[in-house]
Amino acid sequence: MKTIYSPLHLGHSGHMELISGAIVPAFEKPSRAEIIKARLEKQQIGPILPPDEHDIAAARRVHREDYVDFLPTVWKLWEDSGRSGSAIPFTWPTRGLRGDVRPKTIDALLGYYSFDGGAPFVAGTWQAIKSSYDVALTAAGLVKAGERAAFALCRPPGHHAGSAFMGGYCFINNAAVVALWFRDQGAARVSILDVDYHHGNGTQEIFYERGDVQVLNLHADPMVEYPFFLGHADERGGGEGEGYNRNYPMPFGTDWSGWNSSLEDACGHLARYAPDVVVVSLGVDTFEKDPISQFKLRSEDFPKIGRRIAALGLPTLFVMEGGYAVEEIGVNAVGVLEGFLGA
Ligand code: Q9C
Ligand code: ZN
Repeated sequence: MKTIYSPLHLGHSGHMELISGAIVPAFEKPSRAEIIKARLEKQQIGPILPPDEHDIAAARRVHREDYVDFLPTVWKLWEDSGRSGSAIPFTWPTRGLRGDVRPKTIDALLGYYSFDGGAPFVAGTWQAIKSSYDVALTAAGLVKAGERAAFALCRPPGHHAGSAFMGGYCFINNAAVVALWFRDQGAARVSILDVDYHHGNGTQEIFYERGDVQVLNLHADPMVEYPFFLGHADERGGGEGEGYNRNYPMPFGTDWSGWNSSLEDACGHLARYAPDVVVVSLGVDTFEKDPISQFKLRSEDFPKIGRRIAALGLPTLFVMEGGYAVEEIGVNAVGVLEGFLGA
């Protein structure tokens, strides 16, 4: 299996994040992608190739025009306002405030275009976002050209980013971008299978009213876990999208047997939908030792995920999302690919 990877992700390194009432070093850090890359090399999964540069037009199919235009300007606006460090919002237009008026100053704009303070900008962030987008589209091109599967080693991740908001370490929703790119290239139906520990709220929001992209989300129950405000089982899609969004919220402590039941059910829906291509939002933060998560998957479980996805018998694009146990992130992420290839 070919992997697409860009070193430009290294320029994106948030200084810190706020968690449990404390400011701590960012969990979403450059070593994540480097360790996955090293494991791909060690296990000889296949060639690791650079991305081709893509026009930003494919992002505009997913994200609102003004949001796409805003992202490349953030760091300069932040510097021009006399600040350094990480550009992070601190206020949001929530209930009781005006969310329909676009403010002018950078601090307000960051709040206007986000749902939390978890997507920091530094000097290299836009280039990293763009490279992650290019990685996803280049890998999609391989699948479109006939490869059985490909791996987009995206960093930063994407599944929390919605049509006009960032958050949860995500800026451009890479999985959503490639899903619509496949549609534009002639695929009639695309399925997104999101196995990250956190609900892919951005992906759900983007496709909620569409019947041409099925979204299947396996994650920790939003009643008790981030992102808290979306991801319940009764969210099944609206309008033309009715029935094409499926959520599998699971309790803290879920291990392989519980998680696998959800995967089986999701794969049943996926197979009946009969998409032309599957996009896997591949998070490995379901791992028992993940520092910010509460599921109990073991390293030996990740190849089983790959095997089950391979059994669908469909062209498959793996898009990297979360996973913060950096020591094992390579073994676990590449384990999914090995399971897929070994099946
Ligand atoms: N106590 C991804 O995995 N912080 N994003 C949560 C939980 C944000 C995760 C704090 C987690 C974002 C792509
Ligand atoms: Zn996650």
